[in-house]
Amino acid sequence: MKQSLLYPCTNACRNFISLDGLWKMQFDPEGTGSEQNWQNGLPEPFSMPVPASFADIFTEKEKRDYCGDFWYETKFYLDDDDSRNVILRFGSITHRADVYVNSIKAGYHEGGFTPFVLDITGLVHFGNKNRISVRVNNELNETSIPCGSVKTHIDGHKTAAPYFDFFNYSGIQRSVHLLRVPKESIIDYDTVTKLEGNDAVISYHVTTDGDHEVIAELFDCEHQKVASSKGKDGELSVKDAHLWKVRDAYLYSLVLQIVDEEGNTIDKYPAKLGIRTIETKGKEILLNGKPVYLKGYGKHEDFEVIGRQFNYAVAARDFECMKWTNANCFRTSHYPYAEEWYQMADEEGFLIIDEVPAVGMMRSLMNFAAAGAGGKDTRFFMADTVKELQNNHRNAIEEMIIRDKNHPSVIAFSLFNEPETTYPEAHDYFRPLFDFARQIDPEKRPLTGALLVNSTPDKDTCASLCDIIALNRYYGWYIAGGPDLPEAEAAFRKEMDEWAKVCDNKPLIFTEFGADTYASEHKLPSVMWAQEYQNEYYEMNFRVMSCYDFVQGELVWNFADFQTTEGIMRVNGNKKGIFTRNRQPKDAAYLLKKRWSEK
Ligand code: BDP
Repeated sequence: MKQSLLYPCTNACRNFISLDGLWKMQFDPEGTGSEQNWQNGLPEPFSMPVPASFADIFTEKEKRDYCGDFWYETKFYLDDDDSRNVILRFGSITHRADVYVNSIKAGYHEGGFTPFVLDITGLVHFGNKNRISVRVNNELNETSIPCGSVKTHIDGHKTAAPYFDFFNYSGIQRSVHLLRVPKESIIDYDTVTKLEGNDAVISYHVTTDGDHEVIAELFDCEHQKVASSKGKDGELSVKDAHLWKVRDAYLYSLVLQIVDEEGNTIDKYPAKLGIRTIETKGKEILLNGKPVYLKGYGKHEDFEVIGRQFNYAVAARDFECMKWTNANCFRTSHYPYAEEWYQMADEEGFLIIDEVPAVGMMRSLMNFAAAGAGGKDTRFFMADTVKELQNNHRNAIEEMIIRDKNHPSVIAFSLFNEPETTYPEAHDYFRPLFDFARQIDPEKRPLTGALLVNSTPDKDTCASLCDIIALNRYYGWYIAGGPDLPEAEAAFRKEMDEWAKVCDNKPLIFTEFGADTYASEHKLPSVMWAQEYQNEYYEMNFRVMSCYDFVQGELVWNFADFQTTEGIMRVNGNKKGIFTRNRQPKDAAYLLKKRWSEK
């Protein structure tokens, strides 16, 4: 069967068991686990929760910062029903994994933020116990997405040297499912909505791995059938369609079935569907044909102890905090998040800019400071590694779009964060990736990418690829902070005047702007790092932005304080949060709440 990234579900045709729980784990610093056949059983394992980022569970520094190969192992019992295929699904393993089932290699996956599935029907013992072993590697290099390198220390141990500003959390960070799906099954589907007055026409396409007939049915919230159609391709016409709107979500249920000649159901997949359109026109972003201004945050999947693991309570708190500040949007900086985030955003009517993990595309261990604010470029896109990097980047885009394309919340895809874009090779690198994303997204959503400080209109080569121009800017922080705030404002206005010449027919949004702020610091008059300064910083930035009509959105950096690698630029992490790491508001949260209630 072909690979299917559909989210697991249970009904009369298909089901799953969760393999989440306490697994066994062992570090393999010498990289000799395979030679020693660790796939037959780990010699000296310890217990490790799955899913979780392993780092913050440990009390020893070498373990928290471990970089290299490491192994996981679990056992599960499988009943003797062999009428359906057995599919092993990992929500994500960071950054790459070799998977063995009962000692036999089942597959490999590169890329730490998207799911992958392996058909293990031929490898399992029905009516018996089975073992899954996984060799994981969390090293960064210049062909991996995200980019970085590895530092080997004087005593031989290795640590990650990311070219980006967040901790290199890794491991089996998302849920593991064992799916049972029919021999002939639904692999994927997509829909595209057209609005005609009060009505909607939804064209759909369903991929299966067989030849039987497909039926598509659409139900409203009261479980009333509002449309149906036969065929793998078809149209669903909805009279007086209830639209999915910002912070006012309405979700229909789309039920897809494969049926045999007698009308018996072979496979069934139920999904949520929001009827909405998204496009850019002139300087505006249009949702259902009406302009929408993006208000919200760049985020991270990041929390105490669990690292990047998804947790419903933390996510629910995040949505509550975002709603409390009257936000309507967030960017999944700097990688696709767990699928549950998108399901919750669909329900909440939140808009998502979905970002591929293309971050750290410049050769620097302090990209946010050394290369970023310094404005030097490192000729990153001229290296020999670029072909392989581009290939991994393309795969990451493909997996993100396949996985996320059916969420009404996803209004744009971001294909990069702060690469060097100041020379033609960068454009040559990105152009085919933008073409590819445009080709594979059935909805042809707007594409964007977050531009670094030195990607100014006179030097940048990639804004022309974007439907929405997106800027990360730190006037008043990395550039002219504290007493120099008036200079920052002048420089910011000067740059915006230049963008005004380019943006006569394109919307521009801010994907990052922010100031590190220590939650316990207050100072009158203000100093940098104190809460008073964070407010003054934002007031200045908003003053400038409101002068330019092509500015169509403001996503502040960051929703909450988050963990980074150690260094003199970071106080146990990045403190640009509007909320603390445990989700309590800093003063700036009240400023945003007021501003966004009026915008
Ligand atoms: C930008 C990066 C982001 C950093 C931020 C910062 O896109 O990942 O965390 O700056 O310095 O360069 O806070």
